[in-house]
Amino acid sequence: DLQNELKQKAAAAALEYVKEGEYLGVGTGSTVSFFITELATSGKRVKGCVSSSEATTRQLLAYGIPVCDLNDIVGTIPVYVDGCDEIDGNFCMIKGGGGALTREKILAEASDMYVCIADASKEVKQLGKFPLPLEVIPMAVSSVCRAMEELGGHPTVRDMVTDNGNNIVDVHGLQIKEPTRLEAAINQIPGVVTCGIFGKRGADVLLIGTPEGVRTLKP
Ligand code: DER
Repeated sequence: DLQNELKQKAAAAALEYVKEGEYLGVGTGSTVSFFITELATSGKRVKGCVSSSEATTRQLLAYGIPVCDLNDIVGTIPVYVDGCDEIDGNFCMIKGGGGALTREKILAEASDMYVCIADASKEVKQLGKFPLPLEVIPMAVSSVCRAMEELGGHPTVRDMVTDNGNNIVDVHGLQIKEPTRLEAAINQIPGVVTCGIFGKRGADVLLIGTPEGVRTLKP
């Protein structure tokens, strides 16, 4: 359908940022899945991919693309390609819709350039319409939910376990006026492993698939 076509356009445009013979960080989600297929069929050779989830690893290996561990890499990863659930005018994002936010945030932090690929529906004026995902240590789910209610949110517990064996709490109804401040505050709550606000470390390049082509935006 149209949204998938737009995701595919953005994914194909990300190929030009891939450096041959270098390491590449790869995120999670349907837009990234299109990117992996484009990478595989492009014949571009990377030194190795660092993956953000079991699902991404499976797709990379199925194409015969080498996968390596972040700990095997000395220094930073030149490029990280990933999607988002929402992105605002300052390139702050909400991520975690795919449940891989912890490893995505680790890879984003370890990368020099985060290339975000998305369709136009992800662009928002203010973050928060998409429920904010948090990765939470199982024993702390109730206490984190209470803390989020005190912040005015309406938390729900996702029926899944992450690749790290934790739970995901999705917080509905937050008015996120200052993403980086809220990210820091939520990071303080005991039991929160990762907050799905990517504010301190947002995207560096945004590729938006549109019916007319791909829009490239930089902060
Ligand atoms: O989980 C994430 O943060 C992913 O980037 C994901 O939510 C983006 O989803 P999509 O590419 O399937 O729209």
